[in-house]
Amino acid sequence: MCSLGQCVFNPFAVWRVVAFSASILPTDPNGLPWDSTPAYADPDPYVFMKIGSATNSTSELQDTLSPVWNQALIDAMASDIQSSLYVEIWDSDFGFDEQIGNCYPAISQADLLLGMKTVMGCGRADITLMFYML
Ligand SMILES: [Ca+2]
Ligand SMILES: [Ca+2]
Repeated sequence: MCSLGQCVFNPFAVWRVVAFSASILPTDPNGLPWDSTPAYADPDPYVFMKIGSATNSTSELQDTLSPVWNQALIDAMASDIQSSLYVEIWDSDFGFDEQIGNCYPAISQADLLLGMKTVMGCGRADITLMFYML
């Protein structure tokens, strides 16, 4: 927030964290397609997010390496987003889902103020998050 010409980042301000999109590698860590049926080989991805004790997940999209969820998942204080944001990306399967990646993204004040961060190499995916101050 800014006053008298000075801007101070407020670590207690609440921000909304949005799982926006991802770019997923075409194969799993063994070099195999995500799903065994050739016509549906691409993953059916969703995102699980955790900040402190708050958790939430996106809906799952079907057969895509470039999902766009654009789903708001968690509202949290800036300081908590910076210290404890955790992300998992999963391929929804019959039976056990298959993890595409998991990571603790490093989110800077500049990322929050920009409103967007693409996290490179969260496992087998790059994931783009968006941030809105409430
Ligand atoms: Ca699979
Ligand atoms: Ca599939």
